[in-house]
Amino acid sequence: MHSPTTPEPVDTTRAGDARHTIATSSAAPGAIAVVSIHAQDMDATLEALGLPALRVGEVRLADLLGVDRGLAARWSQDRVDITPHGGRHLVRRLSDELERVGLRRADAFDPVAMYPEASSVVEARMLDALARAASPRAIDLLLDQPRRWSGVDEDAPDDQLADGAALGRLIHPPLLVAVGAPNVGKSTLVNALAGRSVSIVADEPGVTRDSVGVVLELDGLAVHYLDTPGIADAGDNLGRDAQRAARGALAIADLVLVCNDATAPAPDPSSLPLRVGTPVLRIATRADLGEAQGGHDARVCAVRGEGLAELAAAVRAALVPDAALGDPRPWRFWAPPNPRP
Ligand SMILES: Nc1nc2c(ncn2[C@@H]2O[C@H](COP(=O)(O)OP(=O)(O)OP(=O)(O)O)[C@@H](O)[C@H]2O)c(=O)[nH]1
Ligand SMILES: [Mg+2]
Repeated sequence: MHSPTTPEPVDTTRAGDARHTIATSSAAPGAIAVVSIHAQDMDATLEALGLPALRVGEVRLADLLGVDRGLAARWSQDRVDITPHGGRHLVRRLSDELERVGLRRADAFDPVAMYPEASSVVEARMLDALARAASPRAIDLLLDQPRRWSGVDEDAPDDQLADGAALGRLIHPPLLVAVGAPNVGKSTLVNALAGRSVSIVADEPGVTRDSVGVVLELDGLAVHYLDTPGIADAGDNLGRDAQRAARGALAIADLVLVCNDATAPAPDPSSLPLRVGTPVLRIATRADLGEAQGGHDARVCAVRGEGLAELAAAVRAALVPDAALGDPRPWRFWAPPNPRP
């Protein structure tokens, strides 16, 4: 246990409507929980919480209000996720501490009071989910839910419903982490997928020094995408904090892209610190530089924009399979997202 800090209550006139939500399920806690902080004036809020100043896209290891240590990732101007260990008591302590310093917990919500125009509870929940859903692919599915639930018991067992763990990713963006040796084109790839320069690129190894996070839409699915510093085989001179942060992100990733040059044999992900069952796609980069060795799951040439649509489709299918999207049964879309075991 490290020394607790006691941040002063946040000045809400500066921090605006600062609040927090617990993004992982408390019914089935995993090893890591995700707590989201929402604030108009995020810089002031981070300072008041004793968290490091984060630019949009920045990820750091941080002391979490003296309660724990974990990652802090700024996904947008007004949202930062922090990832304490997932024990129920610890998450409760962190949530209480956030309340104490003025960030009310905002996920207790009565959909019927919020949407009095709705003609049923499911429809009220649907309107709320539509307002929060991150992915375009969620829209038609959500609009169809009141029809699908009519005559179905709300407490129907999971095996009679569509795959909520997969479909829930349409509402709460999953975490995708891209790793690989230095200088294979990882940052060029994220820039090509984003259609803009989010990560620095240069023709020398070790260019990316800290993980860079960005929200991307891939084949209609919004994801949190993390471009990490290259992992060298030997003599890795990366900062220890940058390495720890990248490893921390790998341990909670929903999908990992392991990248290497198309001319090399497909990489072996078995030595990566992933939790059991994490899906991996092996990506062949810089496919224009020579004959492919084969064995990869997807090939891209980011500088020419080749293979990007196929990669996006493969990512979407790995996270939200066609079978889940095409399942005609109801989806318990109001359930909290799956814990990260
Ligand atoms: N020919 C070719 N060059 C590429 C391609 N993608 C990236 N490159 C070049 O490869 C070099 C390294 O690219 P980066 O994107 O910085 O590689 P990285 O994997 O992020 O490197 P680190 O951050 O050091 O780990 C740069 O000179 C890029 O222009 C590609 O598809 N084809
Ligand atoms: Mg890079």
